[in-house]
Amino acid sequence: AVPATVESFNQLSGEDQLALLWFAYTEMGVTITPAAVGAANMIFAEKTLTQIQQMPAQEQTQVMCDLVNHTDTPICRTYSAFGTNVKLGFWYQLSEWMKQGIVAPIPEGYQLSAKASDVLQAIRQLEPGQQLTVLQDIVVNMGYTSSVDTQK
Ligand code: 45D
Repeated sequence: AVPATVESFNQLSGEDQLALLWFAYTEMGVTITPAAVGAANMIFAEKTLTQIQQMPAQEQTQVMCDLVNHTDTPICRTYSAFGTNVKLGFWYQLSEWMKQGIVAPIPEGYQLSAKASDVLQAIRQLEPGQQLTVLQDIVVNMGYTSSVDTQK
C-alpha cells in the first residue's frame, strides 16, 4: 500500500502535492510534538529556514513550489543534502510558520483537487507507521540533485 500511495502522490501536479501536504499536516500536525522535531538535527536546516522566513511572501511560496518541482536552485540543492528526518522537520517548521502567519499561507477556502483528495484519503487509511513511511518517501525525493536516479 505504501509504494502505491507514494507513486500516486508523485503523479500529482506540484500544486496538488503542496496542497495535499498542507492538509495532511493540518490533520496530523497535532501529533508531532516540538520535542520530536528537536530530536531531528534541525541545526542543519536552520540557515535555509531563516533565509525563507526573511523572504517576501511570494518568494516563500515559490521556494516550496521549486522543492516539489525539483527545480535546480541553491535551496533545492541544499535541501537534497538533508537527512530524511531533517527534511520532515523542515516541512513541519514551514507549516508551523504558515499557521503562525510567519510564512505565506495557503489561500483561505482552498479546495484540494479531486485527485489529490483521493491520495489524501488513501494516506488516511494507512496505519500511523505507514503514514510516516509515506511522508518520508515523499519528502526524501523533493529538492534537486544532479544525479538522475534520485529524481522522479
Ligand atoms: O496560492 O523521528 C498552492 C520528526 C496553490 C522528528 C499554494 C519526525 C495556490 C524525528 C500550491 C496550494 C519531527 C522529523 C498557494 C519524526 C496558492 C522523527 C501554496 C516526523 C499559496 C518521525 C501552498 C515528522 C503551500 C513529520 C505553500 C511526520 C503549501 C512531519 C505548503 C510531517 C505546505 C510534516 C506545507 C508535514 C506542508 C509537513 C509546508 C506533513 C508541510 C507538511
